[in-house]
Amino acid sequence: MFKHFFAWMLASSLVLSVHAQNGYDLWLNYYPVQATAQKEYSNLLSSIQLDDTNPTQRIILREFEIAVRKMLNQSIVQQSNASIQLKKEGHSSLANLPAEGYILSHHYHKKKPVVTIYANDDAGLLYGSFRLLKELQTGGYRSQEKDIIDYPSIQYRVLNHWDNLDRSVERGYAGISLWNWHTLPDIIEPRYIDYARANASIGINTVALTNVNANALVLTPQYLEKVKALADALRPYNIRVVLTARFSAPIEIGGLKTADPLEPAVQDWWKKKTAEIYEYVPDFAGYLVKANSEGQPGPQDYQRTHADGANLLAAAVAPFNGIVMWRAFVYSNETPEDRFKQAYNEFKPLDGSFAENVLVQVKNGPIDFQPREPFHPLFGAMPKTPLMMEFQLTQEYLGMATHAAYLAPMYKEVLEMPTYRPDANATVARIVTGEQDKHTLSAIAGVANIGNDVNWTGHPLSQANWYAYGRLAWNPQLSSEEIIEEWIDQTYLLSQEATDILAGLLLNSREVLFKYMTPLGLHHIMGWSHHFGPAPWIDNMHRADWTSVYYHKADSTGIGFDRTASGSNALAQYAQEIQQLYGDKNTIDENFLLWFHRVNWEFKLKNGKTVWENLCFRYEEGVQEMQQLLNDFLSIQNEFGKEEGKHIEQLLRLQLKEAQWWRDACLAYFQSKNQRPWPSGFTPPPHNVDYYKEIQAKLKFVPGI
Ligand code: GCW
Repeated sequence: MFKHFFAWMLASSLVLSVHAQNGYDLWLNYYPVQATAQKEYSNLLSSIQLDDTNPTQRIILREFEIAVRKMLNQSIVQQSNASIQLKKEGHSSLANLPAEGYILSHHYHKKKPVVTIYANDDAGLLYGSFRLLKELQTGGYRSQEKDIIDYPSIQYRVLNHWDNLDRSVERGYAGISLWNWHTLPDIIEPRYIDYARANASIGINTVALTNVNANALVLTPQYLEKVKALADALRPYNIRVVLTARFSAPIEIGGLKTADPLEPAVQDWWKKKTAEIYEYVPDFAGYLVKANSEGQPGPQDYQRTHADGANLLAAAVAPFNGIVMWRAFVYSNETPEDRFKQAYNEFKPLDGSFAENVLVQVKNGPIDFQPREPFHPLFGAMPKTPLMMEFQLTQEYLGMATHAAYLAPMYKEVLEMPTYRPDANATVARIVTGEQDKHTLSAIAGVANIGNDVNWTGHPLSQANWYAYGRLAWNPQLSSEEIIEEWIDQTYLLSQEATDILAGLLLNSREVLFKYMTPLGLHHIMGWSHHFGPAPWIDNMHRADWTSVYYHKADSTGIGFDRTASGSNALAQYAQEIQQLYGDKNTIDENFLLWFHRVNWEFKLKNGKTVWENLCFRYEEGVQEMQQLLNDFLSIQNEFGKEEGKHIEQLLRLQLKEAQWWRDACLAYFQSKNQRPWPSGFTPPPHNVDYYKEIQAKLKFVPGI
């Protein structure tokens, strides 16, 4: 980007010594402006005109104050005819501007720059303000002749916190929960506010506070008071709160004998409970529900359908314009069917039977947040139901918080896929935005990677995933490249060269991880239950669908899950075009090979080498490329603060070590199955498979369970 706006050379010695970077400020660092831009910025940011009786506009004022102090070491005053103006009228495009959208209009008044931020609502003013501050920080600001007009493509842009009331975080690797339930409602920690600022700056407007593996207690008055305190703190940042509803709550906290959704007493209970919640939180967004999955209660406990369950809650929130986000992540070990197919089988027949304020929340892929999954076949298959996307930011299956993996390319890979239902235009993104099937309700969720670690995400580079998720939720068309540049520009003070190197490193990182963990489309071969580290040998757990062998099926003859017509035929859940794309083992994108095909070890891939040779060399490549990512970082490390640079270096070294572990353990295991010679020129793992099994067996106390 336009690095010349920053005094990076000057400031890297000056600022960083004062400003020891610990990552807490995320992408809201507001680094000092370079001397050449100082005058223009100084004029522009000298005064602001807004309505400070309005809570959101007060927040905007505060944000400008912080930014101006940090960027220019000056203050911004409130006055009329100011250089920054916030307005809800006076621009011809306002009439057609969607909710939360904004217009930035630049002009000169008496030779001084003026920017007017127009919007129809306070949310738009808030987002427009953050946009202007971003443009200023990243050097994108010009006294533009053309207005910038922007608005979100998706209505509910949600973070799902899998946070428990005891502050543990399921699949959380960045400390304990942000929410200090013990001291709420009395103490509003500054963190809550900084969290809200960060979300507002990227357009996240909805937060599910609690784990989908829900605890009914959060619906009791004692906790609702706490929820109210959080909702009140988040509201001015245009953030609404969602609670996870435990389906059996009427029994657990309501004293009823049943939670049957068709039982009038149950319906009545939810109506009253919901009305009570709205007394505490008048803009409560609604419920998020995981039902009849992994041991959670649900409507099927009463031989009712998911639609019956969702509609029960939908009726309760409808009078308040609330919504229900009902998850499609369902599968059962008792069902004698490929896990891949189960959610589709369950939900597709229900298309058209959900109430109009229900969204079905579908994970990006059919199994569970693997390093690479084909898109979920439900996308495109339920045109009468608004489907929302669920991505996972926290890296449950991607090395947790010790592996750098920039996930925008993974999100984009899925969003850009055409479902061919009915045609190539019908991408997953267009289904999620509602454009494809003309739904007015649209939503997207990201399972948060945030905890109370000082840098929020454990791995400093994982902040980029929070950032990227928010940006893509706002506009799925943005590219991974532009997002990472924006993020780097606001997060670090680097030269253009170092920015490019860091961007390149991050843009490659997920592909590298895929190679050293699950090349050729292997999946779900991580450690038992905690999902840390390699464990392709898991074969004896009480649920077949939680073992690794279920997914890779390696034996002496071959490897892979046949999901074509000769196997489980999961492929049939997709449109013809996708069936063709993935259906032929000779033409399939090899990154998906073992997702859909069982091949014998001698099967030749496009490079003329066997699948066994390819497996070996791809694992090896993953390690080599990881080494390269580390080297890239080492070449720019001196541009980071000392401690932060060291921290990232150590993490990348650890990642390299674990990449090697993945390579060696997986290949030792697969070789023990196929007994093939190691390809020539390949360095075999130093130990046999038992050694690696032993490492896994001794792993205790892995975080995030
Ligand atoms: O991947 C699995 C996780 C569970 C999680 C579940 C889900 C919250 O291992 O920890 O439960 O997905 O998405 O419901």
